[in-house]
Amino acid sequence: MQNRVTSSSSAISLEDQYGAHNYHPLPVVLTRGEGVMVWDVEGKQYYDFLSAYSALNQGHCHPRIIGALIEQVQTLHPTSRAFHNDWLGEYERFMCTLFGYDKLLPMNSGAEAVETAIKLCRKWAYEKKGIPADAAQIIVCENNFHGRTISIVSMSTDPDSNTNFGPFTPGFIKIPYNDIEALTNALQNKNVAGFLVEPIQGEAGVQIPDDGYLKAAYDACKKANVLFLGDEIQTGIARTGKMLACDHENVHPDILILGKALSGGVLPVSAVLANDEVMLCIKPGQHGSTYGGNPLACRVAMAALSVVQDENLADNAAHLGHILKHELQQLQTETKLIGAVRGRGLFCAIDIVPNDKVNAWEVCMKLKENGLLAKPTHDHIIRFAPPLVITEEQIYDCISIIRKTILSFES
Ligand code: IF1
Repeated sequence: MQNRVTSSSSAISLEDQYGAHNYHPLPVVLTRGEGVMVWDVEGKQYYDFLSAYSALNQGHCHPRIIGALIEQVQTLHPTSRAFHNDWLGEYERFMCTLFGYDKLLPMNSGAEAVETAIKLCRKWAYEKKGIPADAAQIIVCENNFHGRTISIVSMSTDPDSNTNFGPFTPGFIKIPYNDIEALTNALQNKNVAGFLVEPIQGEAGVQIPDDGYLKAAYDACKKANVLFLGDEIQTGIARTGKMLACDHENVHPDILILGKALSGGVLPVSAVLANDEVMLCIKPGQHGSTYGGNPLACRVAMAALSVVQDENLADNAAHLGHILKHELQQLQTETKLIGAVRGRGLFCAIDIVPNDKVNAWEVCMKLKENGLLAKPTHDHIIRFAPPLVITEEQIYDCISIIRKTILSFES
């Protein structure tokens, strides 16, 4: 193997020369992670306040998850679904029991799971609801983020996500988020098959809908015989203080979409759950993937979810998220820089007020200098989403870093 990188700058220049430029990362090169901490190539330690976009709810290198991975990877690798393996059925039972569904369809990336949910919804629409062939419509919300495939960016309203990637997949109706009247109106269309929604819009900047929105949306869909598709890829797995963000309103999606922290960030694992009336519309040979349901994914996912349950990560997220939000709201009263604070559980964000002195990127660069890693979204929003294993002592340490950083721009 050619010589390993020995400095952050050399690692960055290697990426710049040989890698696609499809990201603009913060200039930090990580080499190790443990719990809520990460270290760069020069040995500097940081709090991870992004958690790989909520894939690492259980923290970096959790021993139980890594233990399951190592044990399985030395035993049996992906077999493909041409044959059975001795973990898939147990994993499917574990998940269906935990989340309350008849069946699970295993996939790998979040986008694959969203695409699977769209295919399931359409198939149900034609074969059970009786919508005319190729006429099914799925309602989505403006400012959504569901992944980066062509069909998914076909429903996006973000120019960065879809400019010059056309022609787009038809069959999506876009309505404003958090607007029941707009949804009710769109549901008048008899060809609507489903409503795909993030319980909290993550990429849009942790946009939390009004209390009751999800329940009212679910009820409106039921009344119109339309499936409610919950994209919990980022909000799920205890991130918002309950196992699912939909649990805050006791909404049980007809199709539940999971990913990211389903595997604790160890390898790509995603899942679609639904009851038989929907799930059995897909017959053998009509959908799948090479790695979907492989024994490594099954073992890792069961370990990752067992950690969430055994370590009460949802309660921890609720408790520490309350502290984080309260302290950010207090900080907001001490500075003109913070325009808004939003959060549910350990899924928080602040808006940096546009000004001629400092922007969100520069705030994140200063946070990095002070030992905390966070990333802006949509230029002026900074998301704060640490691993849910963070302690109260650590959250107060992070709050002091955020406070020191923000107030350093006051002078
Ligand atoms: C990137 C964003 C977050 C998601 C929801 C599906 C997916 C995602 C609600 C697709 C993925 C990731 C993708 C990653 C950065 C990150 C992200 F900024 F892109 F939007 F978290 F907010 N549904 N989100 O959040 O899952 O296929 O990636 O496994 O593409 O830059 P995936």
